[in-house]
Amino acid sequence: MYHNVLSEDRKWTIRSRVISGGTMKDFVDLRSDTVTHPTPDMRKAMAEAEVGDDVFGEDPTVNALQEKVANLLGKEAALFVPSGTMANQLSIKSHTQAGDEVIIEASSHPYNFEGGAGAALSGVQFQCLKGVRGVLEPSQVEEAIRPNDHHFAVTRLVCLENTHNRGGGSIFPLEKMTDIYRLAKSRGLLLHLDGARLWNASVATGIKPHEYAQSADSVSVCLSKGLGAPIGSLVAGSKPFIDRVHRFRKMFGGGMRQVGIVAAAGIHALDFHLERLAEDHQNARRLAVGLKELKGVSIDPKFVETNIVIFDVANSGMTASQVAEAMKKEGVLIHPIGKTQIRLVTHLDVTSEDIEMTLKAFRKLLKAL
Ligand code: TLP
Repeated sequence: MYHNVLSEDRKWTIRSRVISGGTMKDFVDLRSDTVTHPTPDMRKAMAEAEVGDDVFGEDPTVNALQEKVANLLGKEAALFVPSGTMANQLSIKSHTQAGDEVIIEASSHPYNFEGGAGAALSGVQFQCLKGVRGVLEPSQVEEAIRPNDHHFAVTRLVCLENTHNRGGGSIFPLEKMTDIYRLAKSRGLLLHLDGARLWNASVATGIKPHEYAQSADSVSVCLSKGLGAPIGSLVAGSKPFIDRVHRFRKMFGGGMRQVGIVAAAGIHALDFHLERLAEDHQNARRLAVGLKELKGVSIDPKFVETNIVIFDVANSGMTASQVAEAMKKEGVLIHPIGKTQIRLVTHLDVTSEDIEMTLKAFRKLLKAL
């Protein structure tokens, strides 16, 4: 059960306060679901958290969170890490050795938005396959597996992303994931799932996180996106795998001390903010349907499956950056992700009134058809 976080928080602050024209202003912030503020109840849970030194494994709140997430994902163990990027990169590092090849979708997060870490920290090369809104076909993966020949890199790992960020929050269908996992197993490969927003996929489909996780050797999940915690991600997998991840977390400097104070926010988020993701999905759909009515906007609302809305403004005569600048003047922050592409993300701090206000601002700018 979730309580109505939004109406409680309204009395407090849920706006992003950023500098605009030299002064601090409040905005409806649709740039990402990473911008959420911890709620008063979450802050209380953090303040009251029992803590210990987690590098010694002695933080009871971290241990409780790890156990909770391992159970949710149906895995033997889970490890708390500072970020989704570290969760993915520790997984890649733990599954591979330098010179190995990782099959991954071309617009995926680990390949595009993690600072080249796969090459720098694990010495792997990526073979990128073009998916449809981030979703790969099992046959594509099969064709990409290198033959056992000394000329080639050793194909070791397949990485999938669910939901897929640049795919527009698209859901990787469970059957396809299962087919790819079966293929990976039959060819001796490992599979890592970037599940930063697996919670969104689960709430949208009713498929439990552990059902998705069954088709992966390792899963990374984030607490600091739709779930609204300020910090934190976890990697889940078998005990020997997590032991390896733990060693590399130390090596990468990701071991934290009395971090139960942060883990408590994650536990609170899982207890109270999971089911409400459905509201974010509804708000995203409303945005997509409203945007479709506007001149110069290209979007198909049927592809908006969760909390991410990606659309094109090529026919508006404006660039994405110009649209973003104009929307900022109207009190709305949005994220240009290409010359004419814009991404909007709904989250805990965005109400249905904010969506109507955003659409009104877009209408003013782009004029209805
Ligand atoms: N994504 C962020 C940006 O980095 C683009 C965002 O605003 O969406 N996997 C996926 C699928 C992600 O979307 C992200 C963050 C991460 C991993 C990395 O998480 P963090 O930011 O915690 O390192």
